[in-house]
Amino acid sequence: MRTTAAVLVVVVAMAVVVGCGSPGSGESSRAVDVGLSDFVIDLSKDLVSRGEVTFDLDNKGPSVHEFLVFKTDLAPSDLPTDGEGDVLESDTFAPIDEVEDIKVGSGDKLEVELGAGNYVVICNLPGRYRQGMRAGLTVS
Ligand SMILES: [Cu+2]
Repeated sequence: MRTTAAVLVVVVAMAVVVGCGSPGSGESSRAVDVGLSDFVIDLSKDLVSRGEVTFDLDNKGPSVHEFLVFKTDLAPSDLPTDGEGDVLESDTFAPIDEVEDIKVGSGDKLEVELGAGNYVVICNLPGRYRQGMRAGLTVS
C-alpha cells in the first residue's frame, strides 16, 4: 500500500519534470520584449539567463522588419558588412535563428535555446543595420 503510493508520487513528479517545458518562474525571466521600429531595435532587457528565450516581437512600424539573432563577441556596431553597409551573412557568420517579414502589429514570437554568451540582434533588410537596427544581449 505504502509502496504503491510512493511509486505514484514519483511517477507524477517525473511527469511534471519531463512534461511541458517549464511554465513556472523561469520562463518569464527569459521573455524579452522586442520593439521594432524605423530604425531602432529596443529590447526590454539586455541580460537573460540561459535556456529557452522567448522574444516577443512587436513591430511598431511603419515598415516591415525582420529579426536575426547572432551569437558573437563582436560589438553590435562591429558586425561584418558588405559595401552597402548591410551585415554580410556567410557560412562563418550566420544567424542562429531569425524571423523574416514581420508585419506591423503581427505579434510574432521567436523561441530559441540560448547558451551563455554574447549575442547581437539585428534587422538586416537593406540599410536597416546601418541606420541603427541592432542591439546587444548577454546570456548568463
Ligand atoms: Cu527593419
